[in-house]
Amino acid sequence: MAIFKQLFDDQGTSTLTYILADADTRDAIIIDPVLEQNERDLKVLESLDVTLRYIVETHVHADHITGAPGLKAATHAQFVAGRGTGLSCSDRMLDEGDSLIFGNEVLHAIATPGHTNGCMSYRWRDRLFTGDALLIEACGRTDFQEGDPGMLYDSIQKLLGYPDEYLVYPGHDYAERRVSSIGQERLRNPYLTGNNRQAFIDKMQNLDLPKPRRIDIAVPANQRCGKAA
Ligand SMILES: N[C@@H](CCC(=O)N[C@@H](CS)C(=O)NCC(=O)O)C(=O)O
Ligand SMILES: [Fe+2]
Repeated sequence: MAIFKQLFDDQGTSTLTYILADADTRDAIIIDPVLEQNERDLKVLESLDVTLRYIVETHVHADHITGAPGLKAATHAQFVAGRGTGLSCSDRMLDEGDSLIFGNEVLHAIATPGHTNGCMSYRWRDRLFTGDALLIEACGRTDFQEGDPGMLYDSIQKLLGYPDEYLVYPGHDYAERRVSSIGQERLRNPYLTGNNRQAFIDKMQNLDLPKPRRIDIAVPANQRCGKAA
């Protein structure tokens, strides 16, 4: 038996945060918590009656500061990120193929660089937590933080190699969607359909998006695992 909870930050970042737990042992992990939602997350953990073991980041976020320090202080959970983030402040760095055990449950690390160098997706059972590598009918931008559209294309192809039935839980959604599947993204994702690698690169290089509002504060803070300077 397992516990699964999806939470949404409605305070401006549209971040999706996930809590996964083993229903027998009550060991839990949280993926991509947001600083301003510390109180909410602690309440949810308490109401689920679970013990937080790991705080897992999909990448060094540009749009929000991680909620890790507050959760760590309250629960003594460990901070975990992909090795490509270079976060020496983390308690544990995962490489491609590594797994994180919580109770009888396993989270598998899948390196999906491109939005940032250190982007890691995770698989738990038949669910993929894709961070900003693969969003619902979109994907993470590649115009800051070592973004590389060719690398992102290859990472997305890697994710699309999972079975069609596997569910896609992204790091954000800006249009009130909450879940997709590998099959649905292959059929409907407008960044991918009809685009070969070069066409995808051209599209990503011409998105012309405004810079995230909090990038100058968020990136340095997240490079310290959310700790104050
Ligand atoms: N309006 C948001 C923009 C956030 C943003 O740029 N998000 C990144 C993920 S960190 C992205 O890849 N967005 C894809 C998109 O907007 O299509 C802000 O200011 O924070
Ligand atoms: Fe991001």
